[in-house]
Amino acid sequence: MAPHGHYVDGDWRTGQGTATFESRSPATRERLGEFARGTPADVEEAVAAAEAAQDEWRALSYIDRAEFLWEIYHELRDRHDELGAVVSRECGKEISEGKADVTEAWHMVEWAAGNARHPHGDVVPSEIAAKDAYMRRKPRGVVGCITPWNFPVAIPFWHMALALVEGNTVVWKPAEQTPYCAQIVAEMFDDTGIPDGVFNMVQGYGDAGNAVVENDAVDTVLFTGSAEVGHSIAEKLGGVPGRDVVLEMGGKNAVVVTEEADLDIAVHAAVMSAFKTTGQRCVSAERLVVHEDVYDDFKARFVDLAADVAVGDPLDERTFMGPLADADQVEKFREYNALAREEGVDVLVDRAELADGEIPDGHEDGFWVGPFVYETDYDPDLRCIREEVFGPHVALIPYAGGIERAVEIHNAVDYGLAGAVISEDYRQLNYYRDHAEVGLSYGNLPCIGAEVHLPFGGVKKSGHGPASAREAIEAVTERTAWTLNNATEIEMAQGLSATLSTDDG
Ligand code: UN1
Repeated sequence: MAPHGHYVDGDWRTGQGTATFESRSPATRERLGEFARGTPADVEEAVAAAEAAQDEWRALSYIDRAEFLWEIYHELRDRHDELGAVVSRECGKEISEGKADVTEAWHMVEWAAGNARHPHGDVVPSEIAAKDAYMRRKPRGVVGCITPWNFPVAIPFWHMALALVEGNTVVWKPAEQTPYCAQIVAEMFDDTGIPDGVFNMVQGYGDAGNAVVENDAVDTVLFTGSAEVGHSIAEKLGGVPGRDVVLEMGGKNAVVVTEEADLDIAVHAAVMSAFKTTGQRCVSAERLVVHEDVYDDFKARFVDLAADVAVGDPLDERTFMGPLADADQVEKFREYNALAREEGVDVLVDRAELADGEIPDGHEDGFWVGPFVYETDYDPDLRCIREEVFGPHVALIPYAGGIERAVEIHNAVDYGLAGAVISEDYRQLNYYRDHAEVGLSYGNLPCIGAEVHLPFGGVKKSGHGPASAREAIEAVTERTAWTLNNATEIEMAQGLSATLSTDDG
């Protein structure tokens, strides 16, 4: 079978390059498909198509543009089970997560397409009674979307649904680990009959992503992925006139458990935060900062669960953790586990190499790992508690003193994406809410699982600009001011004289 191609200007194309790449399930290494590997020249064609389609697309009403997205909304819902399984097979998340990814995608489409019927500006008072002033929004133009593998359907729609409804055209470079999901999303766009060039997708690796970033005709780049790539994009585009960028990157997120915590909630929230998606959410927690009074109890219960948590076939509903996404993730996870040992931590659970009996039959070639849990006294110099691993690698860190001390430890990392506090004391909750340096904070909940209509994004090294929902409108539109004079004479604001005086009076 010929490899799947790119979707450019309303056509499926194999592109200018000859190289192809494969998608293989991280659980079985079964081959899911073969894909053309996009080149910078393919990206250039896609950007040219997106530019050419701009005038026609922006001339449509918001509501007409949203109609194309509503078709996708229905298709995502109708194919929920099927697509959820595709997500699970391709990126290895267990099936409830695969399905939640698809649900999150249609929620984002619903939000963006529904928003087409909501007001898009403000009427602003003027100093001059006869003037009408409006704040309006215009599309930025071409939006480049670079998306990760861990939410292969949801995050593309975080970026693209809003960008399109707001009147931009799109060039999308999906993650190289999940091209099969991208192919299906592109087929959905094709089926809607969206005008040629409005939506374009080029499969491939970092060189293709980089071509999106470096193309001056791309007005906004929306990127979700690693901090390393995100910061290199920021370096290239920071301060370049006319080019905007939103970066949503990783974290070294923490759950704080105070001496006032309900330990049932604390343990439950910690396990979810650390091990859902096998620790591969940008919001996953790799640090548990626990008050000394409840530490021993918490530790015993958390360790018991970490030792037993069900690792297995992502398509089996009893599975809690699927495999890691690829060989690089496994290597990074193992390297950080070794680093933690070198840094002198006490290892409490080490399931990094699963026993043969723990790996389901027929899955021997998958990227299997289990939880790696350790404890350490707090030391700000330890790299293992500061650097993001993106796997089920988690530190238990006891603290003494008040919530202020817990939050100080919580904040002592370069990142600031998500975090949680577990406490029955409202003063402690409020202190955490007000002082935690994160974009998303939770009380008595895991630090994962944000809903799409909330702002999503981090502070410090975790992010730049608003990645989702209402706030992301800022990144894909220009706010403009329009002022109309209704009088027959010109009168200026600020008391500025409008009198035209001439030398002869
Ligand atoms: C990510 O971790 O990369 O809040 C995104 C959540 C999801 C999105 C996570 N809604 O866990």
